[in-house]
Amino acid sequence: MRLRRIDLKLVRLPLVRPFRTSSSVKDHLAHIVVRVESDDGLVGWGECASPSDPYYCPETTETCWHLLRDFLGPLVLGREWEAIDDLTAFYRLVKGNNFAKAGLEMACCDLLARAEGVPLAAFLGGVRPRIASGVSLGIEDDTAALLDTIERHLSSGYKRIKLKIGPGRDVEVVREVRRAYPDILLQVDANSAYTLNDIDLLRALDEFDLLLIEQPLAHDDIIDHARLQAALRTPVCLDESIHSEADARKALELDACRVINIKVSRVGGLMEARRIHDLCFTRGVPVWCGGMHEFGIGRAANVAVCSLPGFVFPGDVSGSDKYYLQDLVDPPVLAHDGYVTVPTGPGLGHEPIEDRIVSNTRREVTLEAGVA
Ligand code: OSB
Ligand code: MG
Repeated sequence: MRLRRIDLKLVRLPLVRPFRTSSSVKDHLAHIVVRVESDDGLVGWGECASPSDPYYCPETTETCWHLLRDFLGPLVLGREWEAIDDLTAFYRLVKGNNFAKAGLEMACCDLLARAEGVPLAAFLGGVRPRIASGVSLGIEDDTAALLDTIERHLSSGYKRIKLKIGPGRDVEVVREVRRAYPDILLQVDANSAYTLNDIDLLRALDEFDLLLIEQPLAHDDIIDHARLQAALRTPVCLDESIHSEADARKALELDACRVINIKVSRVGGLMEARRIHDLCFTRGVPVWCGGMHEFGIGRAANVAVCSLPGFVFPGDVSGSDKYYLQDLVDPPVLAHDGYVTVPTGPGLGHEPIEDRIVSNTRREVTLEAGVA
């Protein structure tokens, strides 16, 4: 395989409602859609779902654009490769920048899966025909409004609720949600809003029988998380701290977490996501698939990842209608009664709608092999 052309498109879509975490509020999102084309005219699609600001991780949309246009694209264009690991080897000197890498790698996985005529899920080794879907709910100041939102998602069939928490909106909010819904699968995500000084507060969550508490401490820590895990009954789940299979291995060796949130973007692509899955699967550690409010392209890739056998908890892979009025792919990625069907067509199994991509594109650049 050889790539002759890469198109980067900055696509902006409005959100159905604003999303708030412990660090930001958003009412629209812009992601980089990556289209790759091979010498023989085959096409693959990927999505770089970086936040626009550096509050979740150090990358931003603009750093991804820079890396893709000035480094990753030029490093892979026109070079011969067979497997995805050969392709990623071309940019192995590029440190970090995993969201940027993931967008390009996803497009190449889609390309290769289409070339082989297999669904992306099968290409990765997926086994499930459908995946259980959970929702991630932003922080709301008003608990009654939050309970309404939860009710709406449970009645449409979603299998698990994740609540964003932060100082001032934590133990008492969870207490009220648990009182209203004693039996649901419930978990919380702090996005690094606490420190070890908050151990007593975090221990107070133990009484609510949560599936897990996600990333309570610093985004780059695993040592303090190990100290925290030793003090909690609730399993700690790492999100921000895990960028690779090596990080996952170290976190598990330290008992810094007992569950891992695997995000394709954060770990630099589908192959690394699978490696982390395989490590955890071998060790009997449950994993689940996190999201970055993906448009349909990245969302379809998440669905494929969730079909791997070790993804035992429902993921943050809801229907795209939770976030967007219109998806970028046909058919749209949707949940029915809390399940998303794993598509059986080649590659992502959802066709990007080129007109819709064009009409929402704010900026684009084309890179071609042999053109400086
Ligand atoms: O921490 O999981 C997170 C979105 C942006 C940044 C960080 C996170 C999230 C989500 C979104 O929780 C989940 C989704 O895509 O539905
Ligand atoms: Mg998280």
